[in-house]
Amino acid sequence: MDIPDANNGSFYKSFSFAEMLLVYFYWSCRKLVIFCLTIKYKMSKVPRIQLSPLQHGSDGTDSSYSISSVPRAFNVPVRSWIFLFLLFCVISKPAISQVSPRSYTAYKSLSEIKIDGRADEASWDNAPWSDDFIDIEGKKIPSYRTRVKMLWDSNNLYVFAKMEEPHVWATLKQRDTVIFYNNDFEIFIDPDGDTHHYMELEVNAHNTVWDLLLSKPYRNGGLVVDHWDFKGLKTAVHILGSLNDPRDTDQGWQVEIAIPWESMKELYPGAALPENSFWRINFSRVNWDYELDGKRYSRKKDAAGNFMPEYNWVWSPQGVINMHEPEHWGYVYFSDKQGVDNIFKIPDDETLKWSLYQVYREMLQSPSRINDITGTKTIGELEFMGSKVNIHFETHNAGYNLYLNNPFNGNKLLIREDGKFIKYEN
Ligand SMILES: [Ca+2]
Ligand SMILES: [Ca+2]
Ligand SMILES: [Ca+2]
Repeated sequence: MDIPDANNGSFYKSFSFAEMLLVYFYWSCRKLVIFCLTIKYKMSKVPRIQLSPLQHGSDGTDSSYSISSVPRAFNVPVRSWIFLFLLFCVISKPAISQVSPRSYTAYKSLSEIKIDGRADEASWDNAPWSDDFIDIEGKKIPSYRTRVKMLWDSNNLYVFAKMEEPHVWATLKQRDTVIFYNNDFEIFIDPDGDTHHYMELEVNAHNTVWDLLLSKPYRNGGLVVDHWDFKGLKTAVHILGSLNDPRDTDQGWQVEIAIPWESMKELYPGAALPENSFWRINFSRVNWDYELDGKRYSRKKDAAGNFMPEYNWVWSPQGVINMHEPEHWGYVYFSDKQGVDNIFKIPDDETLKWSLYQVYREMLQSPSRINDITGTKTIGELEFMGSKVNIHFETHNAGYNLYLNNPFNGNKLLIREDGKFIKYEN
């Protein structure tokens, strides 16, 4: 097929009136999408990022990237079916903007919590349910409902999870094995929110636990310490139905957990209770399609004998199928009040931090784009609450830093090359 030359005067003659009408319709829709997204940014306070070109390809082409969710302009294609396809893409494309992580206010427990898998205590009655879990990418509603509650006192962080499940089953009984090969409930905790040195807990319906410590996320080459334990941990499971019995249909299962603050103190600078402050926490539930071998449940396999992929249902959506991007985890605020409305508001520093991590993840995916940068360079800017915020990239002997300054409080927010977040208070 001959491709019309856009510089040739016959180019436009190759389109029918209907095709030109489609072009007009496309551009009209595009303007509408851009308008709506702009309004959304202004309303949501989520910064809008524009990055400068970092370098140019050897052929002179611009190899910069953009994180803006506004669809990019493109050259007019040559046939109307392409226009139709692009029109479909523009209309159906979801916004890539950073979604605000979820938050929860945990109140102090009024009474002793007995770890038995049941939320019979009056304190649990007064604790609000979290939002329902959502599929890990934040798009789909899970097949079965999951919710959690949290409480705290001077000794422990308490978590209660309720999971709908028509077939409660579990096989693993050895501590510190890979519990997510069964259906499980998981907790991820990063006390200081630097994305390094965080804890993970998994428990199945046998009440078998895998607790571990990670030095960094896997994307940064983190080490996994399975032999680390939550010292003094208490967990209990209550089955709403029967365990490992395929003859009936179950309602689900519940997990009640007490994690001693003492077991986490080395991971929290100052080692004080997080009273009236927040930690970064997320919850996940791994669920598998099952098959039966006689009476025995197991993960379902496809025709080729491979395990079917699992479902990952989470509290705060990750945006990707990866729990190990701690910057997406939720905010749990530990209030010293009881039974009052949620007064916690996510600080502006955190909002700016999301955008900085968005840029950081892009850099990890395209490392060649920053290879030639030396010294310090301003690589882009944010539009945040009516102010421009420059994003800086600086190199040093041991790698690079990415940083910005909050124009409202002067704090410097920095991500090291290995992903660790550091805040320098003004
Ligand atoms: Ca209980
Ligand atoms: Ca940490
Ligand atoms: Ca362990």
